[in-house]
Amino acid sequence: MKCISLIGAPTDVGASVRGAGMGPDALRVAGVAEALRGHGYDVIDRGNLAGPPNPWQQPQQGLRHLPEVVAWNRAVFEAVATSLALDQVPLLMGGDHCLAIGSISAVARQCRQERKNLRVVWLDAHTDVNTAAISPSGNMHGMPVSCLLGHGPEDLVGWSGERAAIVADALDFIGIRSVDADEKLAIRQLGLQVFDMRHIDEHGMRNTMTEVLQDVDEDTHIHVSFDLDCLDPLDAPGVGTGVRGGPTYREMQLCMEMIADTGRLGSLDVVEINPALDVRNRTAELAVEFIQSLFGASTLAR
Ligand code: B3U
Ligand code: MN
Ligand code: MN
Repeated sequence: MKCISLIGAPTDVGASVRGAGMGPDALRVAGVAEALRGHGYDVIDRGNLAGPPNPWQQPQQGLRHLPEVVAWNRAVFEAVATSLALDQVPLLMGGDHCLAIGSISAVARQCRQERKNLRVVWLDAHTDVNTAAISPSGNMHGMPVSCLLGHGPEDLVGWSGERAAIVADALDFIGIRSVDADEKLAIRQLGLQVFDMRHIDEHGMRNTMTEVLQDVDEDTHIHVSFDLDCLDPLDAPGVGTGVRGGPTYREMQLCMEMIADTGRLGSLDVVEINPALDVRNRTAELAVEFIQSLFGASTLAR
């Protein structure tokens, strides 16, 4: 069993609602390391990365806090790359979702070196495929997917060794229910696979995940980018941009279990937990439950 390394990135520079910077400690307080150790994993907590404070400014040329977003993502990129080089499973504890740029760029680079097929499962209420030109907010946590597909500001693309860290086909969105008008156009132009809530309502989580995971084989590396606002805010109130109508607790458990069953989970982001808006750390505790399932805790075989 691989060792899991916890990497804290305590920042909310990509958001306009403050508080996601407290996410790493909320996960620690909820017992993420102890829970995974309880399932037989070696867990190393690498502590928190350092980066610039949130300058709390208005967007410039459509982007809020670009230099700070670059600095935090650089730190994340290095830490995730180091963990992968040591053959560990990096678990990035955000922080807001802009940090997936650094995390997935490092994963993509490692997969290219090892000739593995990278598959990214993006669990989110939002598609995060805005750009400076179309974002209604300028918040960079709404743009990581564009950056990873090679359509971001120059400072944030190409880190994996290719302009696009991932291709559209390598990415599946699950739980989507809030897409901005111009994002819809981008989704069509880029040919992205979006399993929105309507798809889950009509086909169920089981069929949805069967479709998502159908061509996973032994050379596949699955990266899960888990934005806690994917869940219904009734279950997970501690998020900055909650949208009602998310998957149920049972549906999300099944999603995690089906990913675990592939045995191909190689890296994970857990982002957008906002303890300032939470109720008694409920959202971080919920995240720890789902993380355990993702690492195979609910299989009877274990
Ligand atoms: N699409 C909106 C809202 C949003 C995206 N991601 C989050 N919120 N967390 C935007 O600002 O880009
Ligand atoms: Mn997101
Ligand atoms: Mn989201």
